[in-house]
Amino acid sequence: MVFKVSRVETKPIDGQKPGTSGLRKKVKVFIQPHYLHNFVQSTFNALTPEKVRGATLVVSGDGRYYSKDAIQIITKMSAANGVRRVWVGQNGLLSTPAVSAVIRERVGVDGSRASGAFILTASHNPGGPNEDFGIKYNMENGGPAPEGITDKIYENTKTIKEYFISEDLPDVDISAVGVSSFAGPEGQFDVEVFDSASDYVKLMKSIFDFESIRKLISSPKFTFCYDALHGVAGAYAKRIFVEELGAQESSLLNCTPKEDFGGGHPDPNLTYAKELVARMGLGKSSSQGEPPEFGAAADGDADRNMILGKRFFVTPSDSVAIIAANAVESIPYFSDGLKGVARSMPTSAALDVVAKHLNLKFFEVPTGWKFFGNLMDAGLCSVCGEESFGTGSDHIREKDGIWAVLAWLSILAHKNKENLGEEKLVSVEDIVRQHWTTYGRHYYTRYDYENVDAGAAKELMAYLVKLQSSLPEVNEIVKGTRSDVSKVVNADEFEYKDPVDGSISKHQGIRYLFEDGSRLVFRLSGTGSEGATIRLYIEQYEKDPSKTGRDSQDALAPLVEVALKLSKMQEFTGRTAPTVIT
Ligand code: VG1
Ligand code: CO
Repeated sequence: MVFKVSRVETKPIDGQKPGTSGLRKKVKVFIQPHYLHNFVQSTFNALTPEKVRGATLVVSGDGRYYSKDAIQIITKMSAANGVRRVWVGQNGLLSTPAVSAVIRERVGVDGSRASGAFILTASHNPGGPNEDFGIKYNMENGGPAPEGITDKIYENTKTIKEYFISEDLPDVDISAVGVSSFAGPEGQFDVEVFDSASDYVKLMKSIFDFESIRKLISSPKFTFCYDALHGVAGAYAKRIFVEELGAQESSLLNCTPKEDFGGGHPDPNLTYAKELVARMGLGKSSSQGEPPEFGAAADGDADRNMILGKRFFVTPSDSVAIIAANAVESIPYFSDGLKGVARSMPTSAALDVVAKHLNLKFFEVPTGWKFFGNLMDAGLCSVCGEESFGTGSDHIREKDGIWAVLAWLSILAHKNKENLGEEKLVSVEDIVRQHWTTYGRHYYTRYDYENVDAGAAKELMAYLVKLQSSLPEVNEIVKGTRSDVSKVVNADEFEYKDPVDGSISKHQGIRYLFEDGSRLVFRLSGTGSEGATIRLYIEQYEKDPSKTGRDSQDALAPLVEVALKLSKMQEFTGRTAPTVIT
């Protein structure tokens, strides 16, 4: 039987503008008639019919609620739009970094290669019938669609009149590996279901020295704990940490992917990764017994990571700097040297100092991984990171949570190479403190004000931009608040010109730069699904090695006071405290 293609009439639906990383909305919004369909057809139209016809596309995600339905819908729309093959990870599961790896590396059973992917995730946002769903499109290089494409998709959603779907194509069983073939009006259409982890595991083995990590993990003095927060990382953690590297099964927490992430918030930070934080001896409710030497967590789609030592938190901004500083000697993939390094604007300048020391090319880009891709494609950048628990390299075009953990395990393995028989291992904390002694320390914190009234958030941002026109006025407020804070020497809205394609991105965050290198950054989140989230990033550089050991919140208290006064935070938002502090 040949499946049919139906043309369905539709109307534009408001609010389908992709944010920092795709379109994220409540499930209730996504399941409305035509909602997902409109967005998918708008994406096909933006890619152009010529590119879609005959293509091989990956469709999978972090397994959150509604993914399974969405996969069947997108498969039927792909068939109707002339796509030749759809590739689906078993049970619809593929982490965001694994999707990137699959686009770049995987060869299908018939020798085909994929040219793009729909990734079904709202990342660190909660899942379930009352929570969030999300979708984004990744391109042929394995990276998120650039703004040129996402803008086109959005324009298309505002004018869409019709979409195409093959309703009579049967649902495909995505629980079993194998190929299903169907006859369509324009020829054959295949759905290939494949193992979610093998391609990714193979890639990791080509980057890291698994043997040396295995030795570290088997040392009786090394203890380890990994928390997938019920996200898709669990599917990879078992294969890599337990099967390949010999960790105990009991080192894994929450490693069975769940549609609702066990009712939790799959965001790997000190607030939401409660169980891990307690196990590592941090936070108020520390569990009994000696904490493990090393702990890590991932977000829902496994592109984020949090790195912890025993009773010790590594800030993501420090983490990328430390990985860059140690990459060449610890990770075989980088043994010929780094091409360059990059960070997002609000990320601390710890990486800048390493780049300067090692004489590496350095780039500062707007928030969101899509900006790193061009640099990597042009061979300008090897390692990059964001303050929001994102770290990665040019092995793929997404940030990579498990890669970051393997990078840290490689550094630990290298530092302890001669040491595994000794009384005490070089710890995560030792490595970080040593780094601060060499490079200085960037005290850093981020305050998030979640679900603030959108109008109030806009007014606050507009006020801060206006204030920037008069530095004397700014400094009057600064001095009037804290006499021990240095003066603001520059204030602007961050604007980025891509050095590769020349494209310009404006309004990427408001910066106040101080004479001593301190910074205050304000921006609005682009990943929320309702209201607005204001992010305030606070940073202060301390070069004197005798002063790098202070408590971070204490060291930053004066700057925090200045930031709240300067922005009139309470006046605009009514909030006396942030929702999350990292
Ligand atoms: C946040 C982070 C940003 C990250 C983005 C996507 O964006 O700040 O650094 O790239 O999430 O990460 P925003 O616009 O809310 O600040 V993920 O793991 O949610 O795909
Ligand atoms: Co994520």
